[in-house]
Amino acid sequence: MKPLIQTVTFLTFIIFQCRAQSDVASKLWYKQPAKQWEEALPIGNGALAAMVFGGVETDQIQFNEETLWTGEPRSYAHKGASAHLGEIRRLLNEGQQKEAEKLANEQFMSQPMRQMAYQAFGDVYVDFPGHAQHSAYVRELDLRDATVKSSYQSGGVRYTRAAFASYPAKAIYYHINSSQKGKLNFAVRMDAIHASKEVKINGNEIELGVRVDKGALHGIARVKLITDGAVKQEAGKLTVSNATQATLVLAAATNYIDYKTINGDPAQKVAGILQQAPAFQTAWTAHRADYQKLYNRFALTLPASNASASPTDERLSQFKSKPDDPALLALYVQFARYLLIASSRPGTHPANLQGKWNHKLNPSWDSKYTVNINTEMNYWPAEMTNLRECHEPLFQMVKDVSQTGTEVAKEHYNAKGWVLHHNTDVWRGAAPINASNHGIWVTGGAWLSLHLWERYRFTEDKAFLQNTAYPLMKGAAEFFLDFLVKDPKTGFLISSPSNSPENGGLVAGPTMDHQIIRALFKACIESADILKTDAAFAQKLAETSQQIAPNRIGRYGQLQEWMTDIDDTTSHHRHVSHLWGIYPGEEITPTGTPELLKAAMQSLRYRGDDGTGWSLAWKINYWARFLDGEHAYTMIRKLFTPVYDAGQKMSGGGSYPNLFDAHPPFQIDGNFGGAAGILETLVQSHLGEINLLPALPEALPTGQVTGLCARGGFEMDMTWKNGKLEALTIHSKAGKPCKLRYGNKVVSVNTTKGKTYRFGPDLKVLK
Ligand code: FUC
Repeated sequence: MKPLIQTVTFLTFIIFQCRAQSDVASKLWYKQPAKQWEEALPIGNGALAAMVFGGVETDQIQFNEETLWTGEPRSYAHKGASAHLGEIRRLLNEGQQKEAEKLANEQFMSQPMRQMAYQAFGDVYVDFPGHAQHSAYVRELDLRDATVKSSYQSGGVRYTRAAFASYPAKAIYYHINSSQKGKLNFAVRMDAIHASKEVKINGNEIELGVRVDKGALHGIARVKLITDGAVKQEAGKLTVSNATQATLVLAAATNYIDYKTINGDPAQKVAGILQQAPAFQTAWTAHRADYQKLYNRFALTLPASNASASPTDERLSQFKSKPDDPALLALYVQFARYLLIASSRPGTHPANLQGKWNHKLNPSWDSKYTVNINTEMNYWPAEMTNLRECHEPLFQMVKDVSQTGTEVAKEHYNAKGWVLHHNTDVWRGAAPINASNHGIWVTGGAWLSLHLWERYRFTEDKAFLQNTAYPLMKGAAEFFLDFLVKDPKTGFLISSPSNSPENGGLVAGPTMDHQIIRALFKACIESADILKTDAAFAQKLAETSQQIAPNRIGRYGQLQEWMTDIDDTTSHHRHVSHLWGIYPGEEITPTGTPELLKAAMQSLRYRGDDGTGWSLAWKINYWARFLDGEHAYTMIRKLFTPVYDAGQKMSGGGSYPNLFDAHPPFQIDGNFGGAAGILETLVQSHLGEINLLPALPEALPTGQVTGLCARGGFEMDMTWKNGKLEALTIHSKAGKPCKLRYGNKVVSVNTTKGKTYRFGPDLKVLK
């Protein structure tokens, strides 16, 4: 080899090695196109979402616009339902559960009984005739620039495509490039699975119009083609010949404005977006700048191994038998952050059961908002991983349901305040849906309100507490002051009727409700104190809280799920609702309530280690809060189980080749909850102190995290090595005192707003 060639080869090798090191935690990549939807790679700007398949002869971009749902504005409240509340309660008190459920099904449920479904919008297909023969194919999603790329060689030409969804441009871009001049020949077409659809070609634009089957919404999507080649209109498609590059810009909109208003003009909106759409390079630069503002705030580095260099689907398969790829956990956490940025941005709706990615008209659970666990899970990593803006769409939804839920509180319970049951949709339904045995669950609004409290705890933003959080939390609490009822058997105040999410039917007094209500009351009491307001109301909450049925330990040493000691120790039910007080709640703790903690662990052991995706993710968080890193890691391994392993479809939870969480089918909550759980093993900040490496699994002896947020208004960087803390930096955003815990060592530091503090391995402040 000549010296120059040797040097170049060596440099290329070095560059590849360096790149590979950083790639392992920030790139999903594959050696083949996606064969099915769960292999395609997601992009999104909050409002628009797409799955890019990376096909060679035909590429498919399946896309969504977040407001295309079935249904129309309506109240779901059941007028006069409250007349039956007393009788339902009486039946439950007398042990007549079936009769209570029957009466509730007939007289107490949402009208209509079901909520509406999120809809696929359409597909863009790009055909590359003659490319069947190809080589050197590679496909990737780079989390650092939020771009999906695919490239391959065909007929001596290298073809490269890049797709991204831009938040500033409100559009999806798809760019194609050929390495040789004039060698790009392709066709673009659009289609949809809706029965009512229309495709029109107008100049260099294709328009797809769709109308939902059941409901009042319709949408327009338009692709604008910009190319240096020759463009021809053919039946239903645009054909491009002899181009070197081309850009497709996709915009979509519906007539939905908000949950009460649907007189939007999608054609006008789409035309406006396309008119202002910048050219590809300009749009890409702006997209990266916008995205990286959020993404780059946080990093997690965990060691790579040989296995880490493999394509993502192979990494997943290898992890199952030989989990020596810690960097895969870092990739999983960053992928969750990517998904949150792509599905939940200010001004958009919150991430639903599938984020915003849905290719069906009848998706599982309508791809709506199930709030008895799933929607909350989506936002578990938001504050901690420094993505507070992405939390905002959830707050807007809470505002909406506090309005619709005020009517439901009145009509169903004759109560003040507002209530949300176990689901909501784009119309912000708040009444109990589906069936009384799981639909009548009253603490959805209370749990969601606590997300606003968490925002305050992470940021110490008093204006937010005063103007946004507290009024919503207060309304949620007011409902329970009216709703809680005395249990004739014990004399405690209980939540009735309700259920322990999806387990055991309609009951009086599920443990989870009481934990959530106590947490809500506590948050309101503290808020009133901080804001120097509502002293009498706070006093009332404190008194009421004392009277709510406490957690109890049952005959098997378990934490009771209900008022009566009827837990089935053989049940492996996916919900473990009565442990809410451990995570995301915090009333059961290792030092504060050791007996209850022991009982909770016993309950979790009875439930077993298997589960659907989100259930596995929740269990990671539980074991982390139990300070058992090894068990948390066992659960992480389960969550990382490939769903398609050697072509074998599995029945439990796990991960698809594109790292989407499997319920199955795909449900995004496990991605978010799993990421939160991994971080919960590294840092916990819920007990008035920052606990460092509280549940570090042995498999993660070395690592670094930067930009992680902790309650109290702190942002921190931490390095650990050989299982021990090495360095810590704390930035104080609010000037609150900072209490640190590392094992048995506790250190308290007074901080100044805006100042950064460095600590050594012994927690001594470094100058
Ligand atoms: C809850 C869970 C189900 C599913 C659904 C969307 O009701 O019990 O498993 O995740 O939400």
